[in-house]
Amino acid sequence: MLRRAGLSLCHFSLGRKSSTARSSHSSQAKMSKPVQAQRLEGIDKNIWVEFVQLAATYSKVNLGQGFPDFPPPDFLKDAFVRAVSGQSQALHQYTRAFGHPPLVKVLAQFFGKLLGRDLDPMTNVMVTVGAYQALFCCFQAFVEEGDEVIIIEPFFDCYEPMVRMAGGTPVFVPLRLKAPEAGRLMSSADWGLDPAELASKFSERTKAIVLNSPNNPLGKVFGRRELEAVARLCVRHGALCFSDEVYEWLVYDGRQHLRVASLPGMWERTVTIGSSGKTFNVTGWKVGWAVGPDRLLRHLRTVHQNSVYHCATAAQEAVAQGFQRELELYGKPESYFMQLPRELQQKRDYLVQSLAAVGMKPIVPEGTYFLVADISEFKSDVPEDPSSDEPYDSRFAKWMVKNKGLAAIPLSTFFCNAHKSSHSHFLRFCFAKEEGTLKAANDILQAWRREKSSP
Ligand code: IK2
Repeated sequence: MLRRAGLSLCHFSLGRKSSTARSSHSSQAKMSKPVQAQRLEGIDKNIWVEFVQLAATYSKVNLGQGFPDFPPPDFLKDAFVRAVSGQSQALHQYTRAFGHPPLVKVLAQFFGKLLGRDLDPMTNVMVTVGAYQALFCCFQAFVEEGDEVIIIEPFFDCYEPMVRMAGGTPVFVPLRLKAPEAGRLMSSADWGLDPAELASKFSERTKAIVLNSPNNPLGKVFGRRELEAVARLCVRHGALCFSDEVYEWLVYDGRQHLRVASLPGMWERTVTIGSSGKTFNVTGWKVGWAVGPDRLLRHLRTVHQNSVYHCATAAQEAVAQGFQRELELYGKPESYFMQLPRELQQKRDYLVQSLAAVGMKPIVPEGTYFLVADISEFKSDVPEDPSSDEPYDSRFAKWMVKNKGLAAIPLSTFFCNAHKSSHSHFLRFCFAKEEGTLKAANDILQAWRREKSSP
């Protein structure tokens, strides 16, 4: 496009020699300047753009991107309908930039209760366009050139480009797999931080660590000892903690989600991030939040007011009503936050059985609605290709959706470039799906297995 614009400029100025030379020289100089800002270099690819398109084109059963295919709770849908069809014209217009007052008030009450401290709705809570924007605000507000940000691998993929876009350097520390005893299925609890390795990543350049518990993609729920180790290091090195807790309600087998901000010395240095998309199964509404001390949140507000400024009012109103209900039912069996994990645990167990039965070894997740499975036994379907730069699991996932109609996400997505190839024989499946969808996935897997075992 630019080249064409440049050519037509040269053509137009034929016959005016000196000015032609000047203008063609300057247009070449202009063309040789990169168009995009340097901070975008190397972060132009996005797995979701590619795999969502592949799933839309080829999948019969989509267990790829993390969203439920069942409806959100009626009380939330009804609240949204009331918000858009009621008498109040105000709900169709802008609301307070940093969060619709009813929503920040109820979030302050709710999280105040969970964290055991009084929260000021106006200064300790900010509403964002999904958890994604809360993360973006954190990196933009606190990270600058020369700063390092520790990211625990595997990680939700946007952390790395967001750190880089802010000018920081990501420093990766892996969750390491302890082989389970023979005969037992792998569990996300088998993946852990090595305390010495974690400590070795902190230095005077460390600005922050990103914590994600329950973790996407493994489903690991960090235990108290691990969180205390992170907290001690943050306090010792004066580092911040961005705690992405979007799957906070999705924990199974009686496990407890612990909030790092509740540990000694951590409230002052932690921004806790949540998402109504994951909390109430409304990923399309894109209502998220950040909770933390004013000394940190005031800087998030600066980024927010100079970028998106405001989030959709009616969706915030409905989420506020959803939280109001949950506040009243807190700890009771009717609470949606109690019901949802019970339903999801059954779905998890179904998919675990289904994958294990065909030889895709599942890693049983303690939380989230994702399940990672080992595809090594299926390698004969998609031979290794030493000449390809693409991680094996990515080639496998593409082959699977095109040939079997089943969409999943390659685990290498959740590793930095240097470590992708060492984790490229796993796929991530989303099990927040209707029974019929999971059954259809099971049928595909069983038919595939039968095909493989027939001579
Ligand atoms: N943080 C984590 C850990 C997330 O998983 C997500 C949403 N991810 O869903 C896509 C997928 O993994 O398939 C977010 C943040 C973003 O949340 P929100 O949708 O509220 O912006």
